[in-house]
Amino acid sequence: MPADKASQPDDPGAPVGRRVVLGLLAAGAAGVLGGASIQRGLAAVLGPIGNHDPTGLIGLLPVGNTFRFYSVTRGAPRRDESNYRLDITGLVDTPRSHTLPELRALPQTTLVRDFQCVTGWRVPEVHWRGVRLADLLDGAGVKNTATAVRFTSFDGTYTESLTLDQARRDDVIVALEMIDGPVSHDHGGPVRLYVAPMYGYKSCKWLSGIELTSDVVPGYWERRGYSIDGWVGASNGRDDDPTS
Ligand SMILES: Nc1nc2c(c(=O)[nH]1)N[C@H]1C(S)=C(S)[C@@H](COP(=O)(O)O)O[C@H]1N2
Ligand SMILES: [Mo]
Repeated sequence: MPADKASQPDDPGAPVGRRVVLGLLAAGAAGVLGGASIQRGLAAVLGPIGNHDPTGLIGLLPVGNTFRFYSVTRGAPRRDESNYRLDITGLVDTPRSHTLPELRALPQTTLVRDFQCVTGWRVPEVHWRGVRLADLLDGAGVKNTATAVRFTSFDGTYTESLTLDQARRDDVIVALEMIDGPVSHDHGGPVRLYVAPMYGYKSCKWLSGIELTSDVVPGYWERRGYSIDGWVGASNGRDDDPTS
């Protein structure tokens, strides 16, 4: 592994090329077919586990946490109380910029729900806690010309979208906690989106922007072929359990 990458694990990177992305998708499919042993082999081939591997694409997180680390960039810069902001902009009455303490002071919702990546891995009954997206939208006042929400990440590259109706669901939260404590940096902390009824690609990590738009603006993976409506079991043809 090049030393410069090893010593700068948090640098945001340029988006990876399409060839690598396709390789990753193939790797995900292999994981579905071949089970955990192939997933472990894959992680070994791709490099160090748990943080940022040389590709910046995939790893396995520590024992007891069966999430895989996914990032289309080489990670993101670290943000904390001192510099984190969540901006709510676009078609709103009052644009907002929330600090971490402000988000923590708002009413919190707990969800215990599965996390399902469209490539086939699933983490059952994950504890999530945070602010309902609907509450944040109400706080800014959504103009009646808005029909959709666009999410941006401080990794500088990833984006996601929801319709306004989807965004207002009770099971869509701006998560401050995940698993057993604050959302870790690798999982998209300090704040990530969690869209419980949809595939993992909807749950934008390192969330920094919520923009109200007049139409759906397809997100990073949606421009690369994933369904804009990412309902688990009802799209992308990879899963058949609509209840999870
Ligand atoms: N900023 C950002 N958010 C992202 C992604 C990403 O590459 N960058 N990957 C998505 C996908 S496809 C999945 S399955 C989950 C993975 O979350 P995890 O890395 O916490 O396991 O994050 C989603 N959110
Ligand atoms: Mo995913």
